[in-house]
Amino acid sequence: MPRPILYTTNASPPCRSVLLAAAAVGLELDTREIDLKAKETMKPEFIKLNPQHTIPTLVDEGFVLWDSHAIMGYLVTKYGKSDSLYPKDPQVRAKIDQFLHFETGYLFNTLRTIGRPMFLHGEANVTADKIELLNSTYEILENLLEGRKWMVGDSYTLADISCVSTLSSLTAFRPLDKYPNIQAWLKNCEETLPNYAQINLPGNQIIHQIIGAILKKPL
Ligand SMILES: N[C@@H](CCC(=O)N[C@@H](CS)C(=O)NCC(=O)O)C(=O)O
Repeated sequence: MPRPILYTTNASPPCRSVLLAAAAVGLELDTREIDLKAKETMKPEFIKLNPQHTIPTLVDEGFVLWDSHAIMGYLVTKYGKSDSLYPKDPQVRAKIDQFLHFETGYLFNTLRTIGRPMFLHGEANVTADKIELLNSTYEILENLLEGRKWMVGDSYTLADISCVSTLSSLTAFRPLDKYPNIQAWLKNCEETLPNYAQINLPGNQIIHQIIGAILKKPL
């Protein structure tokens, strides 16, 4: 059976999450590098594949799927030897879904809102409302992780895998000194998720270098 194709690039947190999920499932993907600077997602052939023009985008024997959260759930359901990353129990799965939506609505939204003007235009000025967004994202996550080793249940799931890549990039704006719960959870992820260093660190370093070169001091 041919390996599923993943259109991806290292610097993209949702792409890194899908690669972490594939590693946890023990699945090899056929990765195809996308150059975001060259606007390759805007090329007609890519838009034909994914009109939302985002990566990660998966093609599995002609079945096309985008959005990291949808892709990760699909990979676990189709290729997972167990459902431990995304259990079928309705309440456990619902809590994981809650965190997947938190990733979209808070973590990625915050990274995109503050980071986009930096990546596109080297914009160093961050307005008060954006600082407020960062404050509330960090505060909510700190509270969500109170007394918890993992986001849902007693072992890592897609919730942790989805949130860790974006959170580890958000720390380019502000380190975690004042957030002990997030700090401890990130350390657990670094130490436990299969192939974490190999998959998450190189792309994350690119994000940290770009943001670090623009910001004079942490937000
Ligand atoms: N919520 C989406 C976010 C995907 C996304 O916005 N990806 C960015 C890269 S990090 C992208 O493809 N940007 C190019 C574009 O929008 O044209 C997911 O989890 O997959």
